[in-house]
Amino acid sequence: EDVEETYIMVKPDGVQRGLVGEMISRFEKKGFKLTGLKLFQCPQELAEEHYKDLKSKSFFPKLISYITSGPVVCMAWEGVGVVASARKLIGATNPLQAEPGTIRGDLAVQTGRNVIHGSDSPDNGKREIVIPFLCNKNILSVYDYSRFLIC
Ligand code: DAT
Ligand code: MG
Repeated sequence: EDVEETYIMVKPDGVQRGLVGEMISRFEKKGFKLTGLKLFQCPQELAEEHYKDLKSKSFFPKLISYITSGPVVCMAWEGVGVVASARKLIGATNPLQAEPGTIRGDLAVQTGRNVIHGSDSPDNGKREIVIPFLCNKNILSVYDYSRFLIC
């Protein structure tokens, strides 16, 4: 298998609930390499770009307002087969269907609050990683998250 890179994002509920370390720890223990990390308040237009494949879905507006509701932790993880392996560590989209032992299976209940994102293909990994890491927009003036270091 190839060395790949995937985009992992701890969603706002995961950050607010203090689960960032727990989630990072699972990827570290598995043996993957952290190659990028950023606390980020995602602007609406970048959230829409990230989830552009879901634009036609009825839940799209709720999804965008959720993902922009607070800081997210954006990460790039590298390793052999990391894209599919990270999806296994994360578990099913609906946390009630996610197996115990997976991140969503252990830490979440609702699909709309499923604490973490992981790319579904190497191409989407490449596409998604650049969204937060190339953004230089200073949003501190828009959101009062001054205790966080953003952008
Ligand atoms: P995943 O995050 O497992 O890759 P996805 O790409 O199909 O799942 O959808 C992206 C996110 O959108 C998902 O994490 C939660 C939300 N979502 C998906 N299906 C949903 C639904 N039926 N109702 C509400 N939110 C949904
Ligand atoms: Mg997806």
